[in-house]
Amino acid sequence: MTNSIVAYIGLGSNLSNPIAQINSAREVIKTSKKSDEIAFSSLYSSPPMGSSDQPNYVNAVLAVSTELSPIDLLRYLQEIENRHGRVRAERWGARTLDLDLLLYGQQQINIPDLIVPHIGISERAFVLYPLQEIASDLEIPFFGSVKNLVAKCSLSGLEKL
Ligand code: A4P
Ligand code: MG
Repeated sequence: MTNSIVAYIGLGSNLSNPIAQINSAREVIKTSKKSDEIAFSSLYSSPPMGSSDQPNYVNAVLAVSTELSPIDLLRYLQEIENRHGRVRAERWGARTLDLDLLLYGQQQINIPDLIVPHIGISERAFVLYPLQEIASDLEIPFFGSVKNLVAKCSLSGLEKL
């Protein structure tokens, strides 16, 4: 693709067969003409951040190259969430599929619907460890290197599946 940007997407699910949800989302993104897959991390299991009254999560991180603008990429990811039966109820509550736009090249974006790098990127084990697995030399705008962030982030129960 010409004019393409490398973007990182965080995938999370803790309902309705999470592993299948994550693999299905990956497949949709991979086969779409809107982006090309560069790398996909292992799947990880992690205890819920937020209300503990919900199942463990399966998380992964996907790197793509895309020509979509940041907001078009977000809308595209939300469309995929909706197609996977996502119902927006409680913040940080259980969900069939959550797709977060973690990084969009080296851009810093702060508009009403979109904050990039993603707010949680610097302190969430279920984001940082899979991210490091596929992009060990990555520099995250504002927050610094993924290596340093991982070194400061405890596993908090994260396990590779
Ligand atoms: N939004 C702003 N910036 C972004 C971005 N970079 N990527 C806005 C995606 N969305 C972004 O998101 C709420 C709003 O965030 C959207 O309207 C979008 O315009 P949402 O997906 O509707 O709601 P949410 O996911 O419930 O809220 P939030 O704050 O995004 O939650 P998180 O940060 O996604 O956390 N525990 C484990 N172990 N693993 C998980 O994956 N995930 C969550 C959700 C909670 N606990 C978890 C996990
Ligand atoms: Mg979200």
